[in-house]
Amino acid sequence: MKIFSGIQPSGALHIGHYLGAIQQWKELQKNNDALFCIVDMHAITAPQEPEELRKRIFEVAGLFLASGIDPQKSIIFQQSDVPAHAELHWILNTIAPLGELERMTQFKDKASKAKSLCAGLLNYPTLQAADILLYGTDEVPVGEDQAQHIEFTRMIAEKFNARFGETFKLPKAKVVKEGARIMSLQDPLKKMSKSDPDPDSYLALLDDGATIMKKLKKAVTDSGKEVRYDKEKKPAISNLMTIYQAFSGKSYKEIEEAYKGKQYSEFKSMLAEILTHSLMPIKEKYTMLSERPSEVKAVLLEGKEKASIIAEKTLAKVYQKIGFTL
Ligand code: AQP
Repeated sequence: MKIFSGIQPSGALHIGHYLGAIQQWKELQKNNDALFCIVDMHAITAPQEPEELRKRIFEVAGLFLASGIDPQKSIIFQQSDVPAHAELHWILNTIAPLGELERMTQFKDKASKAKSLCAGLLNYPTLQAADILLYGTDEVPVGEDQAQHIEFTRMIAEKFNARFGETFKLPKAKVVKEGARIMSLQDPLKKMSKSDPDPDSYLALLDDGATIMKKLKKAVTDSGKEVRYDKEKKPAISNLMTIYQAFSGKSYKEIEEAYKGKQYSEFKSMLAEILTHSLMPIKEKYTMLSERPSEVKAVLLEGKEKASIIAEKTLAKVYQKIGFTL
């Protein structure tokens, strides 16, 4: 099967990215043709400082490698390195219904918070459709929040195919069951997000033990003091239990048993320990790679070459179908 997925270099990668995306990428790369992309063109739909963006692109690539994405098995590349993404995006923009774009939850959410809006934010799902369709993708492993964009991609592909003849494969979203939506530590009704201005709201993959402990201590909890999984009545503790369960392998029942009669603070301290221990190998590998930046750059260069071959083939087919090729 062909797999495509990506992450924006728009802030520090956090445990939501690990549980909602990277963890399943590691499994999927074993038996599939997988492409994992650093979607820098998506990232600039929100203002980015050039130097900070450069640093983040490197960091995301390094974290992909440090978390176990293997360049021998997967193609790892930077979106702006393959111009076919921008070219197909333009073509898809000419068939994407404006009303559908305006209805996208992520657009409405980001638009309600942004001081000023750029057209790129509205067109974000069309660029995402181009990313996915260029590679004949069967499945897109994503967190729950992205499922709507994959539906949009299918709709665009169907529209194109209906008008110009069978061209694009229709992709499907592959959403993990647990960890598909990790919530903010400061507001359990909001998704954990790397562009959240409050760094206490997320646990970054590169946070050290003391920072993890500090953030968890500050994490909001629900009324009462029972460690019990109940998403409706106890959204904050349930979110922390999801993280606990994902990194410890323990079931919710086992966690509830272990903390019966105990305080939230004991649960949080153990969670901090589990996280520090689980993230340590990623941090160590990342530190090693950041001392050898040429290795990371070589992976991206190889990825660019491999991805370009596939993308350009698809784009040539599209140009032929729509009448650009003489
Ligand atoms: N909180 C989350 N829980 C589970 N999965 C998540 N993902 C992101 N946040 C969570 C998944 O990670 C992949 C890449 O996301 P992205 O960087 O392209 O953009 P995003 O979803 O918009 O992530 P952020 O952190 O909220 O970024 P900003 O703040 O820059 O917009 C996707 O598969 C996503 O589902």
